[in-house]
Amino acid sequence: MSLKFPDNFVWGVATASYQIEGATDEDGRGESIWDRFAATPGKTHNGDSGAVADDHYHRYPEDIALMKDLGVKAYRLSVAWPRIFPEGKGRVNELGIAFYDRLIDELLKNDITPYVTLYHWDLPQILEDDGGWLNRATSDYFADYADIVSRALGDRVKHWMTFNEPLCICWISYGEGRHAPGKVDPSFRDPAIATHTVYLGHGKAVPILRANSKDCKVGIVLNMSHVYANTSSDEDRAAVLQQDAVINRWFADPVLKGEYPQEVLRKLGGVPKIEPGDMEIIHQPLDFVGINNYFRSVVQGGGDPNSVFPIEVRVPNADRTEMDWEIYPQGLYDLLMRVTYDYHPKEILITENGCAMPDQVTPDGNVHDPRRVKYLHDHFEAAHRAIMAGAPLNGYFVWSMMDNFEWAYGYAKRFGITYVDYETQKRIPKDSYHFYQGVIKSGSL
Ligand code: IFM
Repeated sequence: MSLKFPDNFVWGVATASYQIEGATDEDGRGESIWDRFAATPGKTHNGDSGAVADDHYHRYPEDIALMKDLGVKAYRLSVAWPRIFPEGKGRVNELGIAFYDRLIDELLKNDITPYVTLYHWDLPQILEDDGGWLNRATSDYFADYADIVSRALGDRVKHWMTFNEPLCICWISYGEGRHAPGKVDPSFRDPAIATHTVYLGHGKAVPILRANSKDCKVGIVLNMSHVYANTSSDEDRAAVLQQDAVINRWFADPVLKGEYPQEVLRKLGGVPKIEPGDMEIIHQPLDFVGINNYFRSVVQGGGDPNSVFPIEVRVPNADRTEMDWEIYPQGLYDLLMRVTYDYHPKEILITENGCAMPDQVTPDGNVHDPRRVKYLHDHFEAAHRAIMAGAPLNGYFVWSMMDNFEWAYGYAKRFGITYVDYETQKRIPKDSYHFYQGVIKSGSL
């Protein structure tokens, strides 16, 4: 039996500025933390950087033509802050704005609705030199940036997301150090401070976006993973709650409930510094919550009692992607239901889901990626079950429209439904692209 999705379901694809645009030195763009990080020996695979990436800055008409052929109704993109404010704040670079003007116009010309993320990790380096997300003032600079971008594009862009994946911005970048700016603090204290700045920025930006972009919808994008116990022992089940508090609730509760989880705050002892009125600023009404989901989390007890994190378990014999992420579609269903019941969002969008696979061009000139087709099929099926169980899920953006710069992994991991030959910049739609095209066309699985 075929599974029918709601008639107005928003099928889309997603990308992000630094991962596809290239042209990092063009038209007055300033340096971002990812330019600096990638130029630091040992930080990215092969020393790869986003300097050229998919050259989308110049090839966007071709890429949008491919989206049109795919049949997507929506495209989730991000704006590069250093293109708009090369010095992070103050002077606006009109050439940077002009690029996004052209991009948005081209999308609309092709009947594709733009969903715009303001921050997908490319902070101007000059702001990082001043403390980055550890500096409370960065929240004001973010609000100014949101103001300029939404004044320029808000007549045509009606779907805004403030931040992509605060967990990565705060924990992976200021805790684990695997992402720019590469700061390390396993205690979670600096990541917690960064969270508070990011969320103040979010809270200050939301009313600005609404004022500058009449009748727009505003949300935030959280990467969440449903958490499971390794065994039924009391210790492992307690570890589930501990892990959920730090990877999910720490990031979802402030923006959706107006509070940080007390058990995490207690362990952090005094950080972040929450000033009177901060939680009211942070807790803005949102039109939707964007969920990025790639894997589940499995944990066990017996970890360091001083750590905010329990012990993660690598499930043996599991099916895995090239990122070594376990494939577990049921985790998406469980997560969507949990978000529905715990947070009652008006609307949920899956703003990213997809997988890296070892894709190759075969002698027939095509890219056959049956494992990605199955991955997408099984995750669409899980999403459909959640819809039928009452989740207010209204859209699905596949990550990614095309292969791109996968951060510290450089170009070694391919997430696209379109293959990119980085030597020639030729695009080749993969089998998964054609599979997705069929799903969109029929509106069913
Ligand atoms: O490529 C990233 C994206 O930038 C953010 N979400 C996860 C993707 C895959 O790792």
